[in-house]
Amino acid sequence: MATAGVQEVRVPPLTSTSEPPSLFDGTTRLYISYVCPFAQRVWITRNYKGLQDKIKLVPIDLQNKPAWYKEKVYPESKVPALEHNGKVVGESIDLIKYVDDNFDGPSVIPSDPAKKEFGEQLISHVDTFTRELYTSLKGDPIQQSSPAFDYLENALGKFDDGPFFLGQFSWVDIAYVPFVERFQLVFSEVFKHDITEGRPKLAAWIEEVNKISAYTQTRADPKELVDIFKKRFLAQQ
Ligand SMILES: N[C@@H](CCC(=O)N[C@@H](CS)C(=O)NCC(=O)O)C(=O)O
Repeated sequence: MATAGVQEVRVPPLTSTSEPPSLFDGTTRLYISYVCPFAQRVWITRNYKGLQDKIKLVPIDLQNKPAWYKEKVYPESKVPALEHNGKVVGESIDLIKYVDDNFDGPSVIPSDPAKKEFGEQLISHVDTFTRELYTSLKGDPIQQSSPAFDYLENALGKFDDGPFFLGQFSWVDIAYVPFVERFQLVFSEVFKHDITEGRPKLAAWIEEVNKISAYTQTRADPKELVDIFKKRFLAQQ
């Protein structure tokens, strides 16, 4: 069995000229893009549960997508999508749960009622969090993003039995980390601002999450991420 510590070789993404895999042949496939934060959530979940041999990664080139992806795999034509048991399931947060419920490995959703409830609260906030950050890029980024990062700092104070949002590593960390990865980088590189300044819990969380190889294996090339942000969200920089 593959373990979380083994570095997986990244195969090249499939493009418009690539043949489809032999779909619905019983293989479980996770369709991702190496730079998509939503897909990254499910990729981390798969790694954390040690499912590298059970769920095959299929990277797609979103800039040059194969037509068969929309036609035969996922009509929404987005990543992530999971091909499993003759059907295709999408939506990253639903997929974290789906993979947790339907596969072996350590659970990413704690059963303790207080942690379960707080976890659901944080998960229901994640789209607001990301919207606030992307919106901040159009104004005064440092000032306008501050409440979003303060929310994390505050939330990290709730449980003291570990450095993660619910104490132990969970789906909450998985849902937030791809976006913190991107915004920490962009704020540092583009705006010369450290998002952990005055936020010691966030600093400790970032340090700890970077010790989890299920996550570090999914990190995108920083230069590629900054380029994507410059092109798509920071046209004026
Ligand atoms: N709400 C979806 C969002 C997924 C999403 O927007 N994925 C983007 C890439 S990051 C995508 O596939 N976009 C279609 C495209 O680029 O063609 C989720 O959480 O899974």
